[in-house]
Amino acid sequence: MANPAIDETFISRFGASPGGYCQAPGRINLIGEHLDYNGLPVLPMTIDRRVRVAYGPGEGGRIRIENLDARFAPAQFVNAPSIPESGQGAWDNYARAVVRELNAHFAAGDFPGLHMVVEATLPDGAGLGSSSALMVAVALAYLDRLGIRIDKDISRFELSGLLARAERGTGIAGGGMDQTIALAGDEVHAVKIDFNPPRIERIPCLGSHRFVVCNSMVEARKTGAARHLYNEGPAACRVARALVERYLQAEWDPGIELRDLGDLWFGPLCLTHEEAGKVFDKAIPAEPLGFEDAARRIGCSVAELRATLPRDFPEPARGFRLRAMVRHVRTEFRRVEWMRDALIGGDAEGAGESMTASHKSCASDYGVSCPELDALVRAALEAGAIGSRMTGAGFGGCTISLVEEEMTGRFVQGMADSYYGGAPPPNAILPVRAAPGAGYC
Ligand code: NG1
Repeated sequence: MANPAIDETFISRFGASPGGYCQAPGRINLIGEHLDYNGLPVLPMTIDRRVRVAYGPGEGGRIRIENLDARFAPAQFVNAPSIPESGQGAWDNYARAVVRELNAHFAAGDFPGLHMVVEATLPDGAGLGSSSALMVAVALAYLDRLGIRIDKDISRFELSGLLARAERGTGIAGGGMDQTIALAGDEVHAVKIDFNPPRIERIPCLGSHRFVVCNSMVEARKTGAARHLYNEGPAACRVARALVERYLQAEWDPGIELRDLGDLWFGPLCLTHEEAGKVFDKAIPAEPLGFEDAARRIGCSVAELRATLPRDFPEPARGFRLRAMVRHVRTEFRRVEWMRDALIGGDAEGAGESMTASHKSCASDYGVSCPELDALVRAALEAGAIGSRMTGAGFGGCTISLVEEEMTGRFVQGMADSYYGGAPPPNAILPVRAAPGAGYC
C-alpha cells in the first residue's frame, strides 16, 4: 500500500521505489504482567497502532535503516557473519539483533543488503510493545530479502521465539509476549499465550466495551534508564527459582529441576495453585535478600549467582523482596485465568475487577508501578472505568481502562480534564481496537 511520506523518503535516500511493505502492531497486555519470562501465561491484544517498514534491496551487503521520526538518526551496518552492536541504547541495535539472529538460524550463505524506512503510529517507550513491533517488521522485511516465507518456511511461533531471543541480546531479560502477540494477534480477539508448551487461545474481548490507553507521559525506555529496573523482575525470579529448586531437592526429590517458576505448575510437578503457594511460603524467606544471603541459601558463590542474572545487573540497594514478588507471580497467574473466563463469559465487571487487582499487585507486590500510573488508575476509576491497570513493563508508560462503549466519549473527556488538566498531549488518550497481526501490506 503506497504511503507518500514513506515513499518519498525511500526514493530520496535510496534512489528507487520500495520493493515491499510490511507492518507489525503494538499491543496492550490485558493482564498477566511480568509472567512471560517465568513461563506463565499472559493475555495481550494487538492494537490499531503499528510500525510499518518500506524496504528494498541494498548493494554490497549494506543494511541501511531510516526513520520518519527525526529522533532516530539514520543508521547503517555491513551484513556479515558477525554484526557488532551499536552503542547501548542505539535504536539500530534492534535491526542488528534481528539480522544477526536470522542469519544464524537460516545459515544464510550470502549476506544481502537491505534498505528500510520505518514509519510508526505506535508511541515508543510507552509499554505498548514498540521495540518488538519494530523487530518483527524488520524481520519480515529481511525474511523477504532472504526469500523465506512466513507461515510456509517458518511458523509465526518459531519466528517469535527467535525474535524474543534476539531482543534479549539487546540487554533486556524479557519474555516472548510482545513478539508472539505482534505475529499471532488478530483484529477480533485478545490472545491467551501459554509458553510451556507454546499455545495460543483466541479470546473474544467484550464487543460492548472498549479498552482505553492513557499515557502517563513518563517515558520508560528499556534500553536506557529503565533497563536495570526492568531486569530486577527477571533477576528476582531467577533467584526465587533457584531457592525453590533447592528446597524441593532437599525436601521432595534430589532429581527435581526447574527451568523457571512456571515449572511448578506445568511439566512433571503439575502443582495446584494452593500447593505452589505452600512451596513458596516454605522456600522463600520473608526478609529481603542481598546477593550474599541469596547465594548462601542457594548453595553457590556470589560469582556463580551473578552468572545466572541478567548482564551487568547491579545488586538492588535493599535486596530482593522475593516474598512479595513471587506473591505477584502466583496471584497474577490466577488473575489471567479469571480474566480469560470473564472475557469468554461476557462478564465485564469480573474482567474489570481482575484488572484493578492486577494493578495493585504490580504496584505493591512487584514494585513496577510509579506515582503517575497509580494516579492514572485512580482517575480512570473515578471517571467511570470498570477496571484499570498499568500495561507492559511499568515504571511509566501507559494504563489501560475498561469502559462501556457508549461511555467512551465521556470517559475520554473525564480523563482529559482530570489527569491531563484539560490539555492532554496528542495521542495521550487512545481508545483502541484489536488489529491484524504482522504481515506484508
Ligand atoms: P514492554 O512493555 O514492551 O516493555 C516488557 C517485556 C515483555 C513483558 C512485559 C511485562 C520485552 C521485549 N518486553 O514489555 O516480555 O515481560 O515487559 O509483562 O522484553
